[in-house]
Amino acid sequence: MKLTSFVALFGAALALPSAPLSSRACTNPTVRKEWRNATVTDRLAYLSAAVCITKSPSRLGIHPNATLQDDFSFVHALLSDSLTSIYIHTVPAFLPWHRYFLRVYEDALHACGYAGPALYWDFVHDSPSPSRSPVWDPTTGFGGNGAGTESNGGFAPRVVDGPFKDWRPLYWNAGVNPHGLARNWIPKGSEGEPEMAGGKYSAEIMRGVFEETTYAGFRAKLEDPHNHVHGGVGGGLQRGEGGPGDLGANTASPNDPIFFLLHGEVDRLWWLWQQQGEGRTGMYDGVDQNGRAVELDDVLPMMGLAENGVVRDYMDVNSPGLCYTYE
Ligand SMILES: [Cu+2]
Repeated sequence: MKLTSFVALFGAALALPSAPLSSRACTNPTVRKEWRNATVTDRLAYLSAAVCITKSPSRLGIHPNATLQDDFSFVHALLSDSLTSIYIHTVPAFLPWHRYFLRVYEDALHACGYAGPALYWDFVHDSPSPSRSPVWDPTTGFGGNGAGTESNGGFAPRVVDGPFKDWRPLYWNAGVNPHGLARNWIPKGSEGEPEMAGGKYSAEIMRGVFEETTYAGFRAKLEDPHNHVHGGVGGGLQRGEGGPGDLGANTASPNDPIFFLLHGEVDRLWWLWQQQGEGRTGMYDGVDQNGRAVELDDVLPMMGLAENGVVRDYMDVNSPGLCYTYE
């Protein structure tokens, strides 16, 4: 890992002919850290900025009660509900779109006073026992499983501890449906799994994902374990008792701020894969939902949350607009 990081950093620095020789070159990348490797001070500052986003004014101005956090959910839902004919899942754009989305969220964290790097949750590491992950800590994490006893609008029980216990997301999918932040961890033994479907995103599963040598193959295989983290934490529609939680069968899944740590890990896995073969940083192939071959010039729509992006600007974490690496 150390060696590949070294190669990634210096390999990119040497690839000057394809990089603009501008003063904006990425010379001092931010190092993104795993949640438990960040200092407690950074974790607490991250959480208070994440709470601040749930209280910040909406940029979209679509609903009078919406906050900036609701905007993130609404944009994600719009691009997931066939409402726009634009897709960000099950297609090649999955990885660059979410990479850009994470950057927009990171900027919002900084605007809310957080000075540290974006953080991620190594759910592969925690897959044998996900409920014991420090990300659920009520003080230095995102709080635990839903445990509210009152009805929560037909959704899973409300989260009752941690910094988001009073957070009430506005949207469910792209519709207005206010509720308490809901989680419904898949229990141990269900579907023959460890808890939270951990067996579906284990190190062994991930080895299979990394055997893929084409972008299209890697993206397609990586999306499945990612889906199981969503479902494992949020609970699926069919998971019975208590109904679904925000991170599960809900296209407004950014309602649960852990979304951004989950996708930090997805982004890190893509970054790792990109370093494991020649030319992979520029590798972008496959077809979109209409069967059209994708291109690096394809647009990444942000629907007013931020400017639209272009795929080629989000391929390489060393590009000037991104300029980060992972520890
Ligand atoms: Cu998504």
